[in-house]
This record gives sequence, C-alpha cells and structure tokens, in this order.
Amino acid sequence: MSPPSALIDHSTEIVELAHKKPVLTGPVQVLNGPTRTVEEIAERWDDFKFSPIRESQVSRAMTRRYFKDLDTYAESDIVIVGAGSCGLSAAYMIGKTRPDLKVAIIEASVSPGGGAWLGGQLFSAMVMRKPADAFLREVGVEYEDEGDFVVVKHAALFTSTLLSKVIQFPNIKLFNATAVEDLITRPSGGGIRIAGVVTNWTLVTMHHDDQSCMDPNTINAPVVISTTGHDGPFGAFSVKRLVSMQQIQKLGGMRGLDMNVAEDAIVKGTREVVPGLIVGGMELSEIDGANRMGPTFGAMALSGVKAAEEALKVFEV
Ligand code: 48N
Repeated sequence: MSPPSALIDHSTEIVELAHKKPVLTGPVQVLNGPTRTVEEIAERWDDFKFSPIRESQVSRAMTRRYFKDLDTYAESDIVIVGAGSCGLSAAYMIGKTRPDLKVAIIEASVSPGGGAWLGGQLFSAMVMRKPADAFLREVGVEYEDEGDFVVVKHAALFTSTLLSKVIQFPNIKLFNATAVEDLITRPSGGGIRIAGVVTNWTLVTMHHDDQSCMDPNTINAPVVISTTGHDGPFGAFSVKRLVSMQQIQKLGGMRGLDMNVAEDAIVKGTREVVPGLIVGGMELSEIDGANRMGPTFGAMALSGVKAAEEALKVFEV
C-alpha cells in the first residue's frame, strides 16, 4: 500500500526519475531499399509515381508515435512551459548536458518560437548584446559583430536553428498546440511544491467557457521551468496561477523599457520562485516588476541557460 501522496518523499521521486535510462529513439529503418536522389527523380517526371500507401498507415504512423510519447513523458524529469527563445535555450542546455533526463516542452502555439521570429516592429534582424554572442556560437548561428552587440541577419535564423537542435535531442519531446492550463502541486513545508503540469489541446483550453467540461491531461515532473512570456492572452501563465493559488501576493507587473536595466535583471533574477518552479525570460518581468528590454534577445538566451542550470541542480547526485 503506497503512502498517502502528502507523505511521498520527493527526493526519492527525484532520485528515481533522475536515473532513468536515456530516452533514445530507435535507428532509422529503410525497409524498401535506398531511395533515389532528387536529381534522379527530376530526370524522369514522365513516369514519376509515389510508393503506394493506405490512409490508415499514415494515421497509425502518427498516432502510434504520439501516444508512445505521451506514455513516455507522462513521467518527465523536467517540463518546460513555453517554447520561446528562453524556453528553447533552456531546453538546448539541458538536452546537451543531461541526455539521461526526459524533458517535455509544452507549447500552446502550433508554431514554437514565441516572439523570436522577428526583431522589433516586425523587422527581421535580431540584436543580441554581448556576451550573449557566446550562445550564438554555441548553437552555430552566424552574426555580424558591431562591437558591444551582434546582429543575426534574420531572427528566424536564430529561432529555427535553435528549435531544430532542440527537437533533435532524443531525450526531449516538443508537445506543441498544447497548453499548460494548471500546475500539479504537492503539500510541502506548510506551502506547496510544483510537481508537474496540467495540459490540454490549446483549442480546448481556449473554449472551456463555451463547452461542457473537457478535462485535461497531466505530466508529472519534479521540476518545471516556466517561460511563458510577458502578460498577454497566454503569457505569464504560471506566475498568474501562483497568485490565484495565493502562493504569491501579487505580480510586480512588467515596467517600462530600459534595455540596460532589463536584460541584466532578467538574467540575474532567473530562479526557482516556489519549490519545483523555475521562472525565466519575460514571464519573470511580470513577477519581479522588471523593466522590459524591447527588441534585444540576449537576456532570453542567457536566462534560458541560467534556468537550465537551476533545474539541473535538482538532479545533481
Ligand atoms: O517569446 P515568448 O513570449 O517569451 P520568452 O520569455 O521566451 O521571450 C520573450 C521575448 O520574445 C520578448 O518578449 C522580447 C525580448 N521583447 C521584450 C519586450 O520588451 O517586449 O514565448 C513564450 C511562449 C510562447 O510561444 C507562448 O505560446 C507559450 O510560451 N505559452 C504557453 N505554452 C504553453 N502553455 C501556456 N500556458 C503558455 N503560455 C504561453
């Protein structure tokens, strides 16, 4: 008979999860022999024909994998809420340094990346102030050096490169078009600790008020990194939930734009705000009342690096 949940010792929960075998996908199987090159295909459009398929094969190819992922990541080591520049940077650092940990990224939008597909006012170039150029070199994104800052020729080059690297880690799963609509809690020292997330399809989350009850799904994890951005339709989710759960009094609210003050504050302030919940990126500005920095993204990348470091402390043996 297992002890009531309030008596579960989270440290065993953490130690047990931290030593799970690395999550590796199987080898790519080529069953019907090597395919031709693009050039060879282009030489013979006249008798071009796709290999045959039955619709149910497509359905099974998708659903078999998706439901296996849901089963695998139902118990994750780390959940990252929000796949913007901060969340993806945190995911990259964890994927690189701890291939033995299972990381689930929950992203409400169909398209991950948050606000990092463009620079400011829909201009395409992305500015990062030094020393964040170190992260660009780490992930292999080219930039132009302008002295105290660098410029990536298109923000999408940074975001697509980072996203591609993150998704390729075998121990990381991106669940996009999926919203975190609550937090799993456990009693801890007179307050609570966060022990996972409550999820639903984003379209369902958006329509709870105009439909009968559509219950959510869950992911257990000893550590959650929340990087849901500054306030907006979905933004600042976890910190607003902490207020509604009376775990923090009120939000400081993001302040006016001051690049020099804002970026240092976000990076240095990235931390565990309640046991089990680390907040980074612009979501942090909402809890701390930090300034906003506008169209410069170095703090997002380095806040993600710091959030990853804070999360990995939990798994240090
Ligand atoms: O890009 P964001 O909004 O957030 P960050 O913190 O990664 O980057 C912020 C950055 O883009 C800026 O805002 C820049 C630097 N400007 C500053 C300024 O002064 O204006 O990404 C957050 C992601 C988005 O993709 C959301 O869709 C997602 O989080 N999200 C969620 N995903 C799942 N469940 C939720 N409840 C949720 N809420 C937001």
